[in-house]
Amino acid sequence: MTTKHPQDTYSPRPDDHFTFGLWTVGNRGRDPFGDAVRAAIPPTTIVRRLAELGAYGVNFHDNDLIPFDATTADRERIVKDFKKALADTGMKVPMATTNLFYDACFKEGAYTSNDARVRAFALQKTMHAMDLGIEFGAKTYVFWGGREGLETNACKAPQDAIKRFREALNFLCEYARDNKYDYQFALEAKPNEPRGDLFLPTSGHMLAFIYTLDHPEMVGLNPETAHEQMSGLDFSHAVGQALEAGKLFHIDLNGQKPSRYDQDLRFGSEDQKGAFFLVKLLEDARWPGMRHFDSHAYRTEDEQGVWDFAHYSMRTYNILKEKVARFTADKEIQAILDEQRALDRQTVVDIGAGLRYSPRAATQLKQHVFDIAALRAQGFRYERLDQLTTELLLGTR
Ligand code: DIG
Ligand code: MN
Ligand code: MN
Repeated sequence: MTTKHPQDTYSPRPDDHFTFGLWTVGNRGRDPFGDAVRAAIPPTTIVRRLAELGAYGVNFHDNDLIPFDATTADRERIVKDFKKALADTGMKVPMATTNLFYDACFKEGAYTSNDARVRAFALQKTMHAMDLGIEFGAKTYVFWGGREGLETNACKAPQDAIKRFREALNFLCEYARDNKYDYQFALEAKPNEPRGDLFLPTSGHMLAFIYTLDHPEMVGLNPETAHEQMSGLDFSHAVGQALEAGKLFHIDLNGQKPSRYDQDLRFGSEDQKGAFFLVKLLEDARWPGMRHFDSHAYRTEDEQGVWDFAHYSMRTYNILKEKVARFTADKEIQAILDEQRALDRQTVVDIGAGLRYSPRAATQLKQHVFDIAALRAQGFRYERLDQLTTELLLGTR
């Protein structure tokens, strides 16, 4: 049974720049305790159905499109058919990535494996996958080190894993430069799963790691909602730090219940307040990147449920975007924020604009007498601010 979605202000449109990985709507519902519940959906069908729903593009791991054991002839046919589906629909491929986690050969990692042959094969596979992404115009290349971890610390020192990961990325940055691929590399962190522990488990770890690379300017982040929340962290803070550092090159949006495995739930289906503040952060910053969903439908769903999942992922983003506009226009909310802005703009000590050091500034600051009692007495009205925000989200404002 096909769900009829009303056309309204929340209906997704291509210029909303919503994208999905082929593996998301193509997820067949397998889990560690159950077999697939849905048939595979061909990539060309995914392109056509997502286009009908108003998406802008699709992304892929190499093997989402070209099977691991495909022949050259297979590859040529698949690429030709996929290009036709993209041309017919106007759908784009903004991002590509490599599957370095599914095949058994990666069971001990890929770039960080103790087996030098696996490390070399992972580099070869990535170069071929980068070539494939370029064929479809991808501008962002994501690295999720799904198996870059361990179960026992006896097997390797963490420094060795970090060094190997750095060597691989430095090599691949040079490969991109040598071939004039204008890729931006986006590193994606995850704290655990499918290994016992993963190296570089949060966006913060990844950000520090980027500055140790030979070409840090080529490399940024692809933070994912569920992955930061699995560490008990606020996702919008990770995204805010990436933005502030000029390193938000891509984003994986989804939903997650606290302290659970990586659920990759529909965006906005959990923690609506967190989703609101994430959308607010991206929209206030006018971030131009793709709104990419790395998530999948519940295992309970048939194929129609998958397309419902895709539609609602985009619809919820647009609903929250409208809530952000209401927050900005809300006079009572803005009145409290105006009080904060006034507190922020006070001239405390006459040391010129911004906190720039000078011997005079240090002297002035050291001599200044603060009214500590007044500082202690200052109230911020955040209970009211948060209640007004909550009521806006609950629809009573
Ligand atoms: C998991 O969250 C990872 C893989 O799905 C993929 O490598 C990456 C792409 O966004 N996210
Ligand atoms: Mn995930
Ligand atoms: Mn992801």
